[in-house]
Amino acid sequence: MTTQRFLVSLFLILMLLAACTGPTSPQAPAPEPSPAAPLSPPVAVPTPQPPVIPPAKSPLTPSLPPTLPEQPVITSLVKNLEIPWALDFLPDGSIVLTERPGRVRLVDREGRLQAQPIFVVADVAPRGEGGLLGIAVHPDFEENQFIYIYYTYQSGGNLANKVVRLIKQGDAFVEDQIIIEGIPGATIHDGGRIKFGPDGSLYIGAGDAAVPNLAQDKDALAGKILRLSDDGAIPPDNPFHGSPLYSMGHRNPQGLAWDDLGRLWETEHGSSATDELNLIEAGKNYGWPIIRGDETREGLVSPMIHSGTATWAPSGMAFANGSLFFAGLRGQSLFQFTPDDPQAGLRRHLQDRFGRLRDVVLGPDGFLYLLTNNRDGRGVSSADDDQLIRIDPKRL
Ligand SMILES: [Ca+2]
Repeated sequence: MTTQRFLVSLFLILMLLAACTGPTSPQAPAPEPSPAAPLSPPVAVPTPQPPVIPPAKSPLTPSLPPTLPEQPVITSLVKNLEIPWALDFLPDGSIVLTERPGRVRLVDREGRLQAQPIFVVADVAPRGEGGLLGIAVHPDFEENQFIYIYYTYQSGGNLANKVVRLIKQGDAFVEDQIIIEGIPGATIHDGGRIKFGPDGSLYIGAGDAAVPNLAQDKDALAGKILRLSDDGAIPPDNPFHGSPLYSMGHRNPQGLAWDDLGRLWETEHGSSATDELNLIEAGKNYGWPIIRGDETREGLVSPMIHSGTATWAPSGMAFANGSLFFAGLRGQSLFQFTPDDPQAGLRRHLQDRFGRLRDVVLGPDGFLYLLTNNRDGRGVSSADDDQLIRIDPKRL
């Protein structure tokens, strides 16, 4: 196309020159000059006078090279958060995150924390380990504008936990609907992770609320992974008919992630060590408080791996590039386990670099986004804490 245009204009120019220089033969096909030289655009040809003018785009070219600088392996994106607990991504690439005292915050696509919270939980009870914990963006957020939060509240004389659906209104969110309430709560073992699974159901990690036997009670919501529809209804294919229970026998589950085969993995705090990584199947019993560590018993599922005498204190978990990554609180590390290569064992990253880690989520850009948890009195906080950190899992 361009060559054709060039030839056409060249022909016209030659005709013009021929007309100026005098009479020549009507057919003036000058064959040689055409495709020879490494030419500049045809516009440059007809004007003989100022050949000095540089091409228009030249001053800009050095600042717009085709190679963008590579992102650093580790970046602290946001500082001075107050005990953040969970994060998720909106479809536009911005981040919503919870702070345990009861605020939902927004970090825009450029990594800037918006000064005003987008939602403040009025009835939150941030006591001990409780407070505003999990957050999950509805998979169809663009259509329905729903996000879900999990938090501890005061219920009569007791603490309890509930999941509430929020809906966007202007630049902020308002409460839309209670999805489930009355999940037993306490100052410890409140669980709190919520995530939408690949099946579109909402999965909820509920702790034993410091009453171990509740984890074995099919009528109690404590010590379970729960599964609900996005409106709080009980899915008809739940393993215990008419019950929100998906699996039982959990002590304090805080990490949920699905691998590329659609399998659900869970991290769980053990009692004085024996922290667990479990492969979760519908209707199974994971043993708390009957078995722990390497112990086995018929009808109970032992963990895929556990921490033995060490402590991970595992919380949020993500699946990326074939590996599970989970955040360690007391372990103060990001742990990596590859289900297809269990012989590689558990790898440890960022050890003691950022203190206690609470959550890790895979971003739409392939980076992992982590939250620190150093300002709740259990860790040593720096002037920057708490932080949202972005890391490249391929270059750890
Ligand atoms: Ca167990």
